[in-house]
Amino acid sequence: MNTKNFLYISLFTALFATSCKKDDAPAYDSNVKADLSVEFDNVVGAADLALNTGSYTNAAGESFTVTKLKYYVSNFVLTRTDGTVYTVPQKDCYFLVDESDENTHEPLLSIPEGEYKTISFLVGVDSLRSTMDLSQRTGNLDPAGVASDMYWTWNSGYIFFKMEGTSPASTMMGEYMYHIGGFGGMTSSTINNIKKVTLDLTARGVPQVKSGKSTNIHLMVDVLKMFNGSSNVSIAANPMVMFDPYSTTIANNYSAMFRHDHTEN
Ligand SMILES: [Cu+2]
Repeated sequence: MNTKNFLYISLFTALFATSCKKDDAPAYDSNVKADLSVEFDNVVGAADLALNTGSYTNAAGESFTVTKLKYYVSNFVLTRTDGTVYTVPQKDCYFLVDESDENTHEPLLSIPEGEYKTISFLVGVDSLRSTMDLSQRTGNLDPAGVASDMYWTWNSGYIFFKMEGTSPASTMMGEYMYHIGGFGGMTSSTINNIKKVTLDLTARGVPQVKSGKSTNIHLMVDVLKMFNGSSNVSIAANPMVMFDPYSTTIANNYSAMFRHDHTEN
């Protein structure tokens, strides 16, 4: 077709698309709260994560399995497409994603109706909450309950990220374990592994949060990035990392494991 016709058609299509969009956009009431779930879909590279049975290979060429994967996500903040920010009330905002328990994979937030362009959260537990009285650390943060496996009593600190498995490369009876924490508040150490993750939602589907419907932000969490990052982690060199300066390398790597895949509106 000639250029003129092409321009007309393009213009028409653009107008049609715009008007369609306007018609479809629901009216939002920012005084009304609605559900938004955030799905943490754990994968290893291109493969789904299969606990115990899946075998994977890291950038150091070491094969490994994953027998345990747990991490805290907390302090969710969402930015609307108009730039205004909503901070989810902190006390409702601590979640422990446990690969072995499907009920933990989709934390549910209650946020004002609207469209949101970014989501951010901490991987871990903020220092303020970590040092609060036990009465303020219930539910997912209860060291005698859900958090019993994610807590160091000797420094009143949470383990933010825990990954364990087997690998022939390990010199530690064929096993590896990474227990990463550190909120920067200990007197004997200033290790701070609290990581803030911010994800753009515009490229893969802006969530349209509206009461009466459920909206889901589907994130892919690639645990292979824990090994393969700005500094590659070798199981042979570091089969066990806990409260140790090297933990910062692992935390830096895993802070890059989250990406927005799609949104179910
Ligand atoms: Cu999905």
